Amino acid sequence: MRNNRGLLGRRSFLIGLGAGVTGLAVAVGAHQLQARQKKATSKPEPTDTPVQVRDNFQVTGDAPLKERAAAKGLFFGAASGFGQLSKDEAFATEFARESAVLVAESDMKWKNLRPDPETFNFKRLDWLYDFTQRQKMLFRGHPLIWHKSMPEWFEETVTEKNAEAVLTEHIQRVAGYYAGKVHSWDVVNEAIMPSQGRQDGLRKTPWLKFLGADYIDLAFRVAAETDPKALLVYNENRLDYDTPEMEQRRTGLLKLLERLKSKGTPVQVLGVQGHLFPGELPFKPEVLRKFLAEVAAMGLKIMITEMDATDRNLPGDVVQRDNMVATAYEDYLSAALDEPAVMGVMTWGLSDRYTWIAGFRPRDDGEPVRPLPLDKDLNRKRAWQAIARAFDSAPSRIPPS
Ligand code: 9MR
Repeated sequence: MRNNRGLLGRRSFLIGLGAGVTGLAVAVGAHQLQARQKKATSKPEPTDTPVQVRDNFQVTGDAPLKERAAAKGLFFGAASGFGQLSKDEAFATEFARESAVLVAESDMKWKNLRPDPETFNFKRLDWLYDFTQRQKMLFRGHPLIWHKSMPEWFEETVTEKNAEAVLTEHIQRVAGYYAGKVHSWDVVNEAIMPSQGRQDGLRKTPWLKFLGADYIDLAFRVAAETDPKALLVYNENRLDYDTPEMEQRRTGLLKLLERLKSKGTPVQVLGVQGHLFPGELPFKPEVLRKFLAEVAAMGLKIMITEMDATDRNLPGDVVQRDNMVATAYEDYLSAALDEPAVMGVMTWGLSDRYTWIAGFRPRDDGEPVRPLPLDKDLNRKRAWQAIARAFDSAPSRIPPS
């Protein structure tokens, strides 16, 4: 543990329920927290790991996240979309101030891009791409092949007979349209689901049904031929915590990556989504470190692609909640950025003003969710400070000159 990141120099405390003040030490396991809050709708796995929640996330200076990351040879970026950036100038300004990379959160999904089998509607994406050029940012494509956000016509028209042609055409049209202009593509997204019981751990999707396990190889090969300049990413979720389910997912994913590498499939990067669940799931830095090291040992680079922190099981008190969210960000990134193969970090949204969590994982008490680095008024939160501190104390990737 590096000294400047150790617990000694900070005030730290265990989760203090009902305490609006800092510095109060009350040991509460995450499961007790859940029990007290009686979350009937969500069923988090219980954990006895006490969480060391910190209340001091002091940072030096006010440089934006992208500069702090760049100072270490890393990058910081975030996901957003046409609807947000084109209509909300204040948000767009903050977005460009903090982020060096823009990921299309939804506009590149089949459902939004392809209203019918013949039409590719690049208008919104073109706007986003132009935004990145005006703001001197990088543009990142997400996702080429996924089982979700598919248009209705897909089910009606795609069959075993034409699936290969449809997959190939999609990648050629989309990656071809932006070839040479994109930092990286999420070529295949969320293709594993070992709990479904297949030997190879793959998720049962139409692509798998029609094309077999090799649909993943095919997608990467077509992407590599179509846009040889971009980094090709396999992006996956639920890899982060010390639970049996996630251990099974990490094992399944390593198996898949080994298979892809052994066949010469041109996958270059693993995207670890990093959706965090403070107060719900047990985080063990050594588990994440070991997993990332195993991925790196295969010769793959790593990006943290979709960070945010679900706060549905955290106290209503905003200071306590923000401390817990910030602690989760810093604990996670401190471990992840120690792995030299990690190239950069992206959050899934930048401000609590726009976050999928508000719709998908709302709080039972109806309070607005606070999962991201900026609050809904675009002010920097403790989560922002946590990310800033993680970059500031990350080992540099810049070779000494
Ligand atoms: O944040 C995205 C939300 O706006 C979309 O409606 C949803 C369905 O397409 O997808 C969300 O983003 C997901 C991402 O594409 C893949 N990993 C999980 C993300 C959160 O669900």
